[in-house]
Amino acid sequence: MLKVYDVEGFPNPARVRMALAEKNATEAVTFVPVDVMGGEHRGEAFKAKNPDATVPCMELECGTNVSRCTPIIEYIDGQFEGASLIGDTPKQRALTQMMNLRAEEGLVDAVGAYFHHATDGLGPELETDQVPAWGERQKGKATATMRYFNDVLADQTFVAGDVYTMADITLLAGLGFADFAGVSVPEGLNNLNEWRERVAARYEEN
Ligand SMILES: N[C@@H](CCC(=O)N[C@@H](CS)C(=O)NCC(=O)O)C(=O)O
Repeated sequence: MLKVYDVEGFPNPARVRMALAEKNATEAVTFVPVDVMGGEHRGEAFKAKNPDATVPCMELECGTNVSRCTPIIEYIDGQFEGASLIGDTPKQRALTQMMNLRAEEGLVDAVGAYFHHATDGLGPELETDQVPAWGERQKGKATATMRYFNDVLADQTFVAGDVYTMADITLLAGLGFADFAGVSVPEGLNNLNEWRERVAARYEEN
């Protein structure tokens, strides 16, 4: 069985969990909890699977490990039935990758940098190399990214066009991370807020 090493509720693991939910494949995976707060991900046993020392990490049935959300979601997309999360045509794939990168770098990673560098982050045991000014700068990048996607969503239903893709998943996870880290959505971003309410409903329990 496929394994996903992660922490439930953390923002990057949430991206993979949403992709699995889209493909009705959550039951096809065993989730293996990693004690990130205790530093397990930085130990040699975990780094042998994922030298990035991050979650999520997916272990395939053959024992190969895949880390980073985008390649993991690419794998999920190809492995399971259901509407594509990465695009069916070259144009859709290119736009999905482009928007996914904008959401990842501009929001998930920027909020992460703010969280890890300009707040207590994961606590003093783990946050041993903070550069607070850089973290603050990244908060501004996150806010600018929210404004950018608000403009994008004025003209289209989803982040990469008229179908739901992994770029929507990345943006949704990034907004969740922003809430957690205390990076507010600026007033008046109605397109972004309306989109968020609409896509978040896909993951609400009935
Ligand atoms: N870009 C990576 C980001 C992974 C990441 O940063 N995960 C966080 C949890 S949301 C983590 O493992 N943090 C551990 C740490 O900061 O030490 C991906 O796509 O998987």
